[in-house]
Amino acid sequence: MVETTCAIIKPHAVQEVGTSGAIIELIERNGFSIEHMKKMKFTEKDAQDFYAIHKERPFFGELVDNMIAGPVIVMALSKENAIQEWRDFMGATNPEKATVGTLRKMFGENISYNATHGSDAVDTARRELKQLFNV
Ligand code: 3AN
Repeated sequence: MVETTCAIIKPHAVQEVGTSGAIIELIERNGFSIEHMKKMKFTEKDAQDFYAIHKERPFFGELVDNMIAGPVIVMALSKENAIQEWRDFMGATNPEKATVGTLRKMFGENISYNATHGSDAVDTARRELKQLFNV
């Protein structure tokens, strides 16, 4: 089934010259269709809402701080099984454990600066895309 997932290039990756361009090229080469894309900056409140599911986690404050440190590039990506396909392409949350060829292996620095975000389920994708694109 063709799905749409929410992908984000995180601030530390956006600020590195050439990284977002490289990621976007790989997105296209791997068969994802970019339905929507914009560069924006999260407010603290919007980042807290976006990651609300993690609010009890010890890393929540750090996660929100990292996501508001600079602009992000947010995308709606469509493909057959896009949600799982994008998560597979991103690789493991911790770049040190990510497989060679995955985005987090290529562009992530550590678990806090892991380059990209991807929705983890259909309902999450729907909520995230609604928040970011109102679609
Ligand atoms: P994923 O993004 O791979 O679905 P989640 O949903 O468990 O991973 O975590 C959301 C984000 O929170 C991660 N992308 C990462 O930036 C951050 N994160 C997860 N675990 C940790 C951790 N142990 N320490 C610091 N940051 C973390």
